[in-house]
Amino acid sequence: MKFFLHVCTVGRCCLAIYTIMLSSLHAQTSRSIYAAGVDTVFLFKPGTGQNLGQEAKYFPLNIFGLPDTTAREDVPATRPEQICSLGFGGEIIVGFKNAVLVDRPGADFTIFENAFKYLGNRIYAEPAKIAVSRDGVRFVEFPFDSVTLRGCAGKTPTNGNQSPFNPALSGGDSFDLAAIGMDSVRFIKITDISAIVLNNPQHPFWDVTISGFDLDAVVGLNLAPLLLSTGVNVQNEEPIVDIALTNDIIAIRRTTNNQAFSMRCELYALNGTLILSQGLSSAETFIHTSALARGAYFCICRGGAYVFSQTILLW
Ligand SMILES: [Ca+2]
Ligand SMILES: [Ca+2]
Repeated sequence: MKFFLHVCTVGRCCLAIYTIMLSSLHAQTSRSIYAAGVDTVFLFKPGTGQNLGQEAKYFPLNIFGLPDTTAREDVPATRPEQICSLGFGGEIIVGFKNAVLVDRPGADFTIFENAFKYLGNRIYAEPAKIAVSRDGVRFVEFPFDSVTLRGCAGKTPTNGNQSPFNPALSGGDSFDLAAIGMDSVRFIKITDISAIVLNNPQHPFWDVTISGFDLDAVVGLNLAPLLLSTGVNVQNEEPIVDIALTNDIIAIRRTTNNQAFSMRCELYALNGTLILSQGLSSAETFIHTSALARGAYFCICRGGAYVFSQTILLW
């Protein structure tokens, strides 16, 4: 079910707004902000100890999409189909294939672990520190308090029967980009720090069984799509290419097996200037965009009688 939700969310970006009129692209350069769980793992460095849910048959689907709907304040998610343990000192960098997380009033993303209440009002917490980045290289960390765990993820239980898009009800730990002066990011880094608690029996959250942060889900509350619109013009009802944006690379995959015609990709600035033209000789072609100015571009792929266009936002 989680996978289904994930696919639908991504599909909405890519598939929802086909048009046969290339001239209509200009009218479609803005789309509304939406919310979704992460769909991409950029890096995973497991820590030591607990490794639940790290196997390929569970990971990374177990951290994509939305949090475990069976989780409650006093009932943690524990199944490997739903969570991945980072281990002591483990680190993971996640994000969104075709979207950028932007700052809007209030919380911008929520991280769901499997913290839970026990022994009355005590919280079983296995905290992580959180950092974010625009480029995947320079990260800005959210400040946190190692005693109260304020500013950490992994300290607030999940209310799986509430909307994960409403941080006032969902539980989990929410983060506001404005708190660290960021207007947009593409990378969220989660680093286990639960040894801080385990190694100090005087710590208010100390428990001898603490074994590291268990990631359930990361939900972006304010996502701006990077693929703004598509156009397809043809005698062919299927799109002839599939375009994805990841970390300054445009990946263009030919979706047809018909190799009878050659294809080219052209990238245009909004004023119509041709920025680059590249053959699509192989099944998948990568165009590096780090040297290009940030902004919107038209990516047009032509082959035979087919034309496929996509507006792309380089952030
Ligand atoms: Ca946990
Ligand atoms: Ca915000």
